[in-house]
Amino acid sequence: MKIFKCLLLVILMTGLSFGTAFSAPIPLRGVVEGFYGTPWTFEDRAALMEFCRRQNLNAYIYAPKDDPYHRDKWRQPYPFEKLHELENLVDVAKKNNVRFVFAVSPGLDLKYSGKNGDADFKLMMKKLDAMYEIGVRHFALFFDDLKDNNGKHHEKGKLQANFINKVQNELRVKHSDVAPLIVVPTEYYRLDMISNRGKVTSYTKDFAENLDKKIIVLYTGDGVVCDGISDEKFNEACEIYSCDLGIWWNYPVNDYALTLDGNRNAKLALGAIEKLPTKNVQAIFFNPMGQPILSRIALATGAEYANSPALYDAKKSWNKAIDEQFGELAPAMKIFADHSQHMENSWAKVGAADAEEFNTLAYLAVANTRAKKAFDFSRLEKLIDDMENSADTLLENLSPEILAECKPQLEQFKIIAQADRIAVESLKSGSLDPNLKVLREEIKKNSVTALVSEKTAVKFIDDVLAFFEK
Ligand code: LOG
Repeated sequence: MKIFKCLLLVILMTGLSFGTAFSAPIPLRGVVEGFYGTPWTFEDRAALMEFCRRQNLNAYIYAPKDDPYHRDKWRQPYPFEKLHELENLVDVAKKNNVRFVFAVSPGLDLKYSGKNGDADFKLMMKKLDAMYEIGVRHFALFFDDLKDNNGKHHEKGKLQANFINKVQNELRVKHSDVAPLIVVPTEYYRLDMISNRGKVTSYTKDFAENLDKKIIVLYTGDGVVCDGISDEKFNEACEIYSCDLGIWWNYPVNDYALTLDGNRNAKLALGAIEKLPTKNVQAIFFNPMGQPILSRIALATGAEYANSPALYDAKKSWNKAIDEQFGELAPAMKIFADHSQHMENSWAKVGAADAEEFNTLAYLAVANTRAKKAFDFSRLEKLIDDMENSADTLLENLSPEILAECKPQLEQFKIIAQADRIAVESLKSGSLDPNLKVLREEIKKNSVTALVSEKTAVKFIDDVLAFFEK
């Protein structure tokens, strides 16, 4: 009996430790404020730090592309007030157990050798030392998005790696409490690291071979904004670097031009983080939207993923995030968010499809009408009523701060629902209601600032118009 009990205990304990190891959190997990466009405010960031603590995210990278002192004018020190603001932020981060990572993107014009090279190295150390003084202990150097392929030409990989190593050594010699650097190379997505002939490019080879192994390298997946990273693809990327990589994940970021006139932030990415590796990721940073509060839906799901990658359930986590963040308004928010999660353009694709049930029913409605078959429209009509009601509920009841992030999109959503209803009525009656065209024009006009459900609820309008104009 005793032996049996012991055996049971051993089995239980191995099971337990295996279980925890299996779902162990990603060691470094958080948010990279790394988007183009108006940077977040101090208040936005302070609120994020508290959010990170609640969600068990432990790091924030400060890297706003449009902070001139981060990139364009990286050599210049922060003016006093800016530095003071950052100092306060570092304090807030500390209070919330969040590592504050300060990043510089010097690649646009950094000099690597000769007198100018020495001068730039000194300026970089001065910049980082000033941040050390205000309490920063984590640093990052980013070399993404360099104009004219500045980063890729001959020997750049080796030069950048040596520069980074030198910064790392100098920091660690001076201060025993500085963490290993985090970097983003110029070739930061897997397909860019591979030449046409399927070999690793000379830039990436040089960069990877020369970089100090303690340094954490972030990459974005097979593409810049891509439809997930499987375990297999992640391993392939890690093989290039002969070590486990970290991930810079471009969701829910919405800075890439999504409208015809290049407007940023027009579509809200309100879906869940999904399709990421289940093991061996050593760091993950989610790049958020210009809209800080609404970014929290995806970020909360990202936190659940990062805390338990192998057990993560995107849909469950998404429902939980919206319930927690929107309380009574959660049902309405889910309907709106369901229509606003997929991000796609010529080079980017990420996020679950918008409103799948709607999409299937809308397709069947047109297909059956075309085939002169009977179709029960009632469920589709119910979904459309829900869309309009949820837009009204949210427009009336969301806080002013949240409305400031999504009013044009909610108004657009409402018009789309009205047009969808007219589309259904047209199909049912067999004749096109001319109001459908009027509303379609209005939706098009508004698309300059607000995109919602383009490939689902808007597509349905187009499909119905095409049906009658055949
Ligand atoms: C930038 C990033 C930007 C994102 C989405 C990385 C490493 N860099 O194409 O600042 O927010 O794409 O537009 C990027 O992703 N480059």
